[in-house]
Amino acid sequence: MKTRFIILTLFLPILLTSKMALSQVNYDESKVPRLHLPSIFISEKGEVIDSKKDWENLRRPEIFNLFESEVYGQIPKDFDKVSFEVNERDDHEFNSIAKLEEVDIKIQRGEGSHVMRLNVFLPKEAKGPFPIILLINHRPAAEDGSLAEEGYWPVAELIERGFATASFHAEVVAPDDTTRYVNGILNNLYPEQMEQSDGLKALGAWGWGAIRAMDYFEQHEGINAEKSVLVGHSRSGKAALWASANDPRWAITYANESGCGGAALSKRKFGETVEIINNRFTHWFAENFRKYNGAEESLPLDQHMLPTLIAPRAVYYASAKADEWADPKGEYLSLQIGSEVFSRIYGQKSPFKTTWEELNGPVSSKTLGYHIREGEHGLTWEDWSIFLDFVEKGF
Ligand code: GTR
Repeated sequence: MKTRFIILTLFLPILLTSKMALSQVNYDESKVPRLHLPSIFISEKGEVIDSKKDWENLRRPEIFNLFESEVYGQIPKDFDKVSFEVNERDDHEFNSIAKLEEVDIKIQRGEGSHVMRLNVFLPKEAKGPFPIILLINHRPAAEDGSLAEEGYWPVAELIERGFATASFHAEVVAPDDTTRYVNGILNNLYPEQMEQSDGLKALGAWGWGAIRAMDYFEQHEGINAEKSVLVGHSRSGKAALWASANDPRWAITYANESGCGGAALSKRKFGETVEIINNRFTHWFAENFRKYNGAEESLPLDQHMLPTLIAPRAVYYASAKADEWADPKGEYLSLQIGSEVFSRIYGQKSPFKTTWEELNGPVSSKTLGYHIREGEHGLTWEDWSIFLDFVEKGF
């Protein structure tokens, strides 16, 4: 009886807050607060930013610092040594069309070291160097041991279209778990980050993994790292965006249904909110992000500023109609508004002329694109096929 009482008093507040937060989830457009988005083009000192020089030297660093300190936390750049141990295998399901390289990327920093596994498939038929598509994968491997379910990572189709493609599992850098997430690069390489309110967390760690994969691609003769594509779905989409904001080597970044803390505008409070995501996934974002639980209006930034950190490199978003939790309209709006840096600063054409309500099919230019498809949350073959048309147009 006594233990039950203690357990109840311990867990009741958590149960109540998560229940309360969930019951407040808004899916009604008429209840979305009037948007007051911080301006992309006014610096913290109030200067109007209209040149490439002021954008790159002044405003972009300001926005980057805000995301780093208030949302995602740092992705540490320093280490002493990176090395690659490559094991070529021919006992895999795509052996007739692709070579598989199992790569152990070893990173050393001071006394610490960490190894992450990356799987790379290269077309057998043609001669490289091949453009490369990297997928950050947070999903468990399929039960039959195959590397990923069909559609989610369509290795055969990618190879047949002339791409090399690679993937690593989130688990190999930071387990996707509220307590175990430290059992990866945090414990092994960057323990001091755990004490900082803007320290590295799991999303940043997965981004760091993508950056290390790029280190491998860059020195690989069979890979054309200048034609590189970083892809992430949902939580991995959030990580992909932050990775690309940190590492300018990615030519194209694709966030599929990345929702709250990814593509979607937080201040709309539609579907998943900052409070819900921070309470449920305490290991994803910097500690500082919690200041905005239930207080999105006080955020000094919003997600429309995230693609501006990637400009002028290409950015692509996709949503699914039934995935209201991820706020499809908020995902489109943020890229539409963020695209102003691509057009005003870099002179690129924005393809986002219509409102979200008026969209009737994928829209894209050479460097910006968006589609929304029927159906539920997921990375499907349909998503890939629309996206690949965009990639081929860009390359
Ligand atoms: C959900 C989470 C989302 C999204 C999704 C996913 O539970 O609330 O932010 O990231 O998981 O990764 O599939």
